[in-house]
Amino acid sequence: MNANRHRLIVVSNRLPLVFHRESSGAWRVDAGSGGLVSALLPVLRHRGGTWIGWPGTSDACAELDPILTRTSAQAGFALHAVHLTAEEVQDFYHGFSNEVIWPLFHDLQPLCNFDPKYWRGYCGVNRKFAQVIMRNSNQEDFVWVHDYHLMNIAQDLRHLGCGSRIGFFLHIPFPPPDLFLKLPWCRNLIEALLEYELVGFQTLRDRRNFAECVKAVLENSQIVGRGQIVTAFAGAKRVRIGVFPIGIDFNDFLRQTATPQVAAKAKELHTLLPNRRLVLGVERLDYTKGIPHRLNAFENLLTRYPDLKEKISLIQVVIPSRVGIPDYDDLKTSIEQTVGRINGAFVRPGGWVPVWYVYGSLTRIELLAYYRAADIALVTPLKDGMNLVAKEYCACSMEEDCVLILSEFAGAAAQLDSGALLVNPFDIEGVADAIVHAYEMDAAERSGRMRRLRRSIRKYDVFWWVDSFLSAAFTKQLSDFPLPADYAADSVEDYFAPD
Ligand code: GDG
Repeated sequence: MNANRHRLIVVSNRLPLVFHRESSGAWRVDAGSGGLVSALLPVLRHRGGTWIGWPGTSDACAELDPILTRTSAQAGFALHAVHLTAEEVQDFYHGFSNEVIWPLFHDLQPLCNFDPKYWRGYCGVNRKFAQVIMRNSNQEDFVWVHDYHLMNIAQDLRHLGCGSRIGFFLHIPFPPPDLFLKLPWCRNLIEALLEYELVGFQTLRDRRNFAECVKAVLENSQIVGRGQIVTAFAGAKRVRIGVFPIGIDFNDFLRQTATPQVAAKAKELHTLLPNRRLVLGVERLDYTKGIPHRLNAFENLLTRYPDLKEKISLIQVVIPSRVGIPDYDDLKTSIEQTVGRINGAFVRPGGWVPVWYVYGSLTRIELLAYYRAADIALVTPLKDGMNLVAKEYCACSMEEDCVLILSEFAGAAAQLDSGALLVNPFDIEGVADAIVHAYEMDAAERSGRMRRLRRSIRKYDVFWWVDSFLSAAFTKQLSDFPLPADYAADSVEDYFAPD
């Protein structure tokens, strides 16, 4: 069956737009940001379809629908809103999604708040999404649900009589059973996920964890097969589970980064921070991204390698995220105190500043200028589903003379291990040593590594990711879309050998 014949219905928590109320009372609509939007916007622009999600505000819902209709006409694909009340947002989004699933799935169980009302909110909002999907789709469509906010949707759609094919992709990691089984609703979630026809993960590690959780939670379940797609059998259910490492729109990054505006902005940065190597960290404010550990590693570098003072600066860009949530506000304060401590200890008055700290959203041009200006990228999340920043940085390294330092706990590490310097982000001295390694690396090694990285990122781009997922949803064989050869194949074949 040809996947292109079916209309694509993308469903995610947020629509790819941000609504702001201006002082005049009118609404302003901006493009959204974040990993999922970066990945899916080019796809829907390219092939058309429908995007269903929450508009991100509980305010004046009725006013937003006509704006969405107008925006749809410009965007080239349809947009439909799922309107949520403030209480639903609290329990479903801030509560279950971000105080339970997000920390648990990133191995941070002590940060979880297993409040039963959050679970009720999650179930209610997933049902609401399912109703909106029912109103805006037909049996021929392919419904592609994204991420941890919406794991129940296939189950809800089946209850409503939906006969469409439904797939699910998890953008964040899936935890091992010793963590997952702590979730009071672990059985509900496994049963709900097994209502999809295809469930996709970023890495073999995540799929292996999921398979172990299925077997731990459901008696008489079995995982059979080998390679990119395996099959879970549980009672009458038969669900395919696959690995689809997400990519970026490589050519678009390359095209945009080659523009004079980006070159001018990058030059501006070098003028502001002259005669030194620039190390870049850029991510959303989030405790999974390892920003405090990275700052400590940079401080360790300046202490243990004093010769590098004045020869290197860290640019740390922190993008506001989940503003107003106490854990995130505390993290921001702690980051800013650490930056203050390092700069206070090492700054040369009137001259070199060790850490150049920026808190705020960036335009695309600004982001690309930081990528282009940086000699070394320090991408050191404590745990990450994939991490697109690592791939974007390499795509923008047009001269192929930069170095990527990457956490071994980012999903991207499985694909990029042959070119990046892999580090354990908890190992402060190890990260400091990796920065020195990158600083001292000769031009030939830098370009050899970066060429390997860019070749893989270009080949396995976001369109490869979509095509491989949709092909898996519509065909049994995936021979046209083999996994990247440099994608660690670990022991999956042994693990999935039929019992
Ligand atoms: C989740 C998973 C997985 C961010 N701020 C700005 C901005 N961005 C763009 C970046 C990049 C994206 O947001 C961030 O993607 P990441 O992958 O690094 O992280 P998450 O947001 O946590 O994404 C992650 C991803 O989903 C996709 O599956 O890789 O593991 O956690 O594309 O460029 N872009 C602009 N201004 C900003 O201020 N222009």
